[in-house]
Amino acid sequence: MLEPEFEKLYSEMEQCHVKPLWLAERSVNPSQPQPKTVPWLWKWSQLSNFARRAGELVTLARGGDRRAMGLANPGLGGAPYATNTLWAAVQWLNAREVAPAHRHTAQAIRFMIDGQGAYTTVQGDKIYLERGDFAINPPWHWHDHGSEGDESAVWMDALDVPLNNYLDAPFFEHSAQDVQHVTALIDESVLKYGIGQLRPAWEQPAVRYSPLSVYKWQVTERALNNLARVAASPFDDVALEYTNPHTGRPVMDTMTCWIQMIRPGVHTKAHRQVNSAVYHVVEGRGATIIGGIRFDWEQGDIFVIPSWTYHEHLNESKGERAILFSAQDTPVLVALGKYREEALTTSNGFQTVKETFDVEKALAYG
Ligand code: 1HN
Repeated sequence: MLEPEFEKLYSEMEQCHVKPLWLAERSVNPSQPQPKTVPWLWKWSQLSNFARRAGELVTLARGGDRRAMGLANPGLGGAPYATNTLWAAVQWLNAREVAPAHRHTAQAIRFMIDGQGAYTTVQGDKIYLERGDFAINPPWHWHDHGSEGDESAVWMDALDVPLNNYLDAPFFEHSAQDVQHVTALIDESVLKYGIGQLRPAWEQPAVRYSPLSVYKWQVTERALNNLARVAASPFDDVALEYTNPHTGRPVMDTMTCWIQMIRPGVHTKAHRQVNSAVYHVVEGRGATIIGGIRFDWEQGDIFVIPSWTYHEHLNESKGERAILFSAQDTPVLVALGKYREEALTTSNGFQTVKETFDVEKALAYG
């Protein structure tokens, strides 16, 4: 029972929208991160089915602009966000379709999943995307996509939309022209910057975003195979970060991307970081134990790892490699001095599996 003076003070404070810290919930100052983002996995069998049907039913009319199907993390109260900071989607283009030009301050990356003849033009620079290619779309750069072949195309998008919106920083603009005038030669950035240790001598490096618009799969795969011959991380196995060739730093300010190979028979140790990540299974099958829940995955699946949640990867196959692509918000945490990481020290660094994720059961429990 509060004494009348206290009661009076608190009720007057409340009327004036003042909240004393000593009465605030523990949530104002938790002792460690309490992510609302939950570990989750979307099956490719479902995503690809939705994408194909959306391709038949939904036109890419102006206003719609993109046939992108966002992954809505069930922990985020119905927001169309994969994690607290990242928007992730599967985007589908029918053959000979155009997704008209627009620009926004959210920064985007694309990872090509399937299809021939699809392109994205980013600020006049037209890039054809083949399976495994990784492309960047820096903020406020005009971009339109299209498909010139007889095939549909499908890729994964990741954007910093939730972060951008949280910061009250979103701007968006449609272009008067659906399709941009192409001002660079095809693959010009690959020809100029694609051998990262060598750069055009007469140009001063522009360091904010990677000058390389697309990281071709052939090069990425060669780098993975090379690294696998000599070194691996106990937590991530054969893991590579895509970098700005001028700085060795992440390709953009708010997102970094990785490609990693989990070799047959490898079971990595668990660690956790102050960041969140969206993973896409490029090839193979395996499992990731996230916060004590085992998520089995196969080619095409997409899963998320929330902040400060232990995770470890397994490839139980006898001879098949597994390849994971991921987009992570790490550069934001690092830039703001908030990044931490920690290895699990109990049970020899492995988590105890409490349950196996079953999407049907998880959906039923909502
Ligand atoms: C966007 O511009 C694209 O250009 C995809 O492909 C997804 C999600 C939110 C806001 C803008 C694209 C997007 C997006």
